[in-house]
Amino acid sequence: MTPDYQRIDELVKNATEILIVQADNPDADSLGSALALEQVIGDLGSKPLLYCAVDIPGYLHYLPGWDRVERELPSNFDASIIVDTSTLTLLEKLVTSNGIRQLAAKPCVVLDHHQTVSNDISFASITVCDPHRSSTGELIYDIATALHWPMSVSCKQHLMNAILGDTQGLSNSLATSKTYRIMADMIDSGVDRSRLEESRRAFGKMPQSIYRYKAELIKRTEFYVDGRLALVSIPQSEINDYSPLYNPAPLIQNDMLQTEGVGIGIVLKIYNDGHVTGAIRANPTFSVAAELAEHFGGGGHAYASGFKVKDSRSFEDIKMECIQQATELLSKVGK
Ligand SMILES: [Mn+2]
Repeated sequence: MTPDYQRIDELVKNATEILIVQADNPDADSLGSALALEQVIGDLGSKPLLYCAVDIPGYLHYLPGWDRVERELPSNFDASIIVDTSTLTLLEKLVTSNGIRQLAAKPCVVLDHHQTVSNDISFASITVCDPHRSSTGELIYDIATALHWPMSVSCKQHLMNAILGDTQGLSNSLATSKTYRIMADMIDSGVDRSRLEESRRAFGKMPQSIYRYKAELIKRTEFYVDGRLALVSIPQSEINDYSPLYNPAPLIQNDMLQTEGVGIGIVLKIYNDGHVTGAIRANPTFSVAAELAEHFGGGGHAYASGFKVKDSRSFEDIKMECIQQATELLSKVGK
């Protein structure tokens, strides 16, 4: 066992109230990891508190317990665990509200699996960031097993949801033989994978208005780099109208990647305050998503990444730069 694991064990067992923090872009991995830790910490006799600065999106409401995640930072806690991010860039709301000082004043553990990190959480007491893990859920399973922490069936369900989220149902290259072994162990101990899949699908269903909006996004998709780049832009008015019902990026990106010749799909969102976000997804053999996001100060995995630009440039300039960078990166791969 690594000394870091032992230090995590001590830190968790010495704290009475432990805050579990997700970044400003919650997904099935961060939420599943947070909910699994909530159970473990409770079973170890401490009090877990769940926090995320943004609302948990509707498509994640199949994870029971999502509604225990608070948007307000609690005033009392003895230690914190940040899951699924190791960059302050994705904790912007905590940074701008100064809540980050409260975290920095107490012991803090960072558990993550993202490859490249800029703007790291330098005040963390312990950072375990293992890019060979499919997901933070897989990392937590390993830590909990090594430390003999109690893992109930519902804790393992959360971890399985986390793993299935980041590996897209074990279909992408983040899933290793180790991931499959962990999945098998969890199934052996009573987790019903097909039931998890059913509830995920049920919550992923879209209202009719979103179905029609999807057609609009498909019509508006622009293709560049000989059809290897698919790109669509979403203005603030549509974010207001549709985002509360369904996140436009996942609505369209799978179809982009299922279009012949397409290597990467990008959804750019344009906000009225001038900032622009980019969600990038890539097909196997076009593993440039992280690199492209890093160019804009963002990050992620080879096949899924994101960035946020907030400066004086116009949207058109940012979009052109995105296309130019993508052209350059795509010239090196996928031939
Ligand atoms: Mn993750």
